[in-house]
Amino acid sequence: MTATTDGSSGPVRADATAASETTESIATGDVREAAARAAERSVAYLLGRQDAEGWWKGDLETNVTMDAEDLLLRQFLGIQDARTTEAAALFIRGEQREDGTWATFYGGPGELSTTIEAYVALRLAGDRPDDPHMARASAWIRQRGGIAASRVFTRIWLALFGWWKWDDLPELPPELIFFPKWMPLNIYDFGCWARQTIVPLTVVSAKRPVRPAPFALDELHTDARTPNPPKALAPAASWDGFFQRADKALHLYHKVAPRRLRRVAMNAAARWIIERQENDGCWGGIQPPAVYSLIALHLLGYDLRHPVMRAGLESLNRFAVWREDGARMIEACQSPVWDTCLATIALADAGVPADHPALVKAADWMLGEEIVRPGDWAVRRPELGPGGWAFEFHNDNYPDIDDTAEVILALRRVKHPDAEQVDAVIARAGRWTLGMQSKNGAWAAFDADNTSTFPNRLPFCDFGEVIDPPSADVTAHVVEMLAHEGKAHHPRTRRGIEWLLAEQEPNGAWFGRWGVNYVYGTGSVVPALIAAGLPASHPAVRRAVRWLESVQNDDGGWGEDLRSYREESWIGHGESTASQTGWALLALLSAGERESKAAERGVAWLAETQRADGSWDEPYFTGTGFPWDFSINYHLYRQVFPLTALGRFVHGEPFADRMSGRKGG
Ligand code: R19
Repeated sequence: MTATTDGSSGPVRADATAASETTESIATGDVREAAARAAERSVAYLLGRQDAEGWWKGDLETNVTMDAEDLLLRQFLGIQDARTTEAAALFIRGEQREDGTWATFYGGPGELSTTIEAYVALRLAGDRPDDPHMARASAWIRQRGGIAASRVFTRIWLALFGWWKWDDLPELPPELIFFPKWMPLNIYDFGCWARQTIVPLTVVSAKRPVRPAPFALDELHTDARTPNPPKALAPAASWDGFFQRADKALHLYHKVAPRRLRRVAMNAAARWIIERQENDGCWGGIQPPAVYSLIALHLLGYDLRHPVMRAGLESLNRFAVWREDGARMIEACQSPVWDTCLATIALADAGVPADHPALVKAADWMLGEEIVRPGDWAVRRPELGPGGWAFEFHNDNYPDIDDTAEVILALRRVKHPDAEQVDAVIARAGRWTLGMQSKNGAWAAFDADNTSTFPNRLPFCDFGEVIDPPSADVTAHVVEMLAHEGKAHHPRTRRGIEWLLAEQEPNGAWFGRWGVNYVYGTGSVVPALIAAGLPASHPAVRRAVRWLESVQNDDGGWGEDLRSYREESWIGHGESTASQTGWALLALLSAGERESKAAERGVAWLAETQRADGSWDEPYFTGTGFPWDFSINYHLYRQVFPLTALGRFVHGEPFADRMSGRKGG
């Protein structure tokens, strides 16, 4: 077991080749029995991994920019220590591929910014430019355009050490914090993760700090004599051209900005940041805002021994997973609430009794995580009462709609001794969720009506998503929850259903915003539509079933490569994975396809690829942070989704009794 810093145990890293110790292959007819056995083994595995407090948490694996930026922060603040540096370097080196690059997901192509950050981190750890693995990396970087071609975040990190010029970065004026909430580009027009990142970065970009670099980085420029080549401007009449010129104007403003106004703005930013520090010292439960908040506060004079800084720095250590081999991996964030509700649902589907101590304990823990105070979401919904859950241990300011819907579904699967408390908590959370519906009738992850496209236009925003518009996967989870809460006919639910039906792609699938990709979207939407009373014979459901059958792999499983976010030919296609096979099966089973060949072959694939200990391997990343730009391997996905699917295959659909009689709606 890999010990993590918070004392929990993380999964031992999956090894793609270890599937050899799988169970017997399955003859037709034995599928049901094989499924029951596989589910039983999987239940035992999952029960064995519950924390004593009642939660589950799998490692949240992303990419080495997390580790590199952690080292760069330590260097910037002057708090490096040899053991941490060496363990991080060990991890980063282990992730490098033959061609010298680093990718953002397993099997993915080399990515320039990631490779630059990893390279710089290894140089901080003492690796030399002419070491073969370093030379391979720097040659590849130069060939791809060098530092000048990397994303804004990467160049900000380099500017902190004078490896890039602040003047050659987009401006991000701290006066932004004064924009009222009706004005375009005010901070509440940004998705919460971008908002929490941008506010501290306004301070950093106004201060333009440069710490002495411990070495030069000439080898990462295509031409070391002109490291910052001028960029061509887009036509003045285009949005890009407009924002590029506005950025030039802001560069001039940077030189003449009234000192007092700047100071007041930066102090307002500091207050905004400190008000949002969580009890555990972190910001938003995610690593990037925490890192930039610490830098900003430090630049504003907060000493490293200040309680705010001390708690913040300590919270960073909790993102570290120390592996058996001595390597230290940084998680972008932690997923205990998400993992716990999904595990609870999986176990219940597999037939674990509703009053089983493990489920009661999980429910108790989830009840204790209810968020009872308003957060940033209240800016757009000031009249709405609080209630709901965040994804992480500590993130009270940013509960999300996805977690809230799934936790409600999970709590309903448990027979908790205090039924009254459960009902009251669910009532609050249900009201909050209904109230967070966006104007278009659908639901987003963290905010309502976070749909202005202006933030996307900023030259600063060249990475990931910066707004949080509604998505089919979150909307489906909400609709499923509302249906099970007896609100299938509520006008808001009906609007959600209409929105989902209109979002279906011509091929019959739905886009997956927070999971890869159309298999996730479709696996989320079909069970929701059925729960809401659409008959399995509904044309939208039939089209979805036909699409899933058309992309099933020859081995019986389903897989969809991350490249599907970029290349049409990958849509629905990729190596079979346990989680994606689980998602496809959830759709098929809810659509009444339990007896179908497709479902049986999918279930057989799950049973055949299960390891002897009841777990599955899954080197492929099937979670989405930002389509294409940021991908996640949730280490528990490979356990919970197959188990839910196997359980429903063996025992039937959850709430089937309540759903009967509502058909045809
Ligand atoms: C469903 C539940 N979800 C709705 C929650 C999923 C949480 C995913 C983990 C988020 O971790 C992050 C978040 C943001 C960043 C960034 C970042 C990118 C652009 C800007 Br502007 C600011 C920050 C980088 O890494 C991240 C990781 C599954």
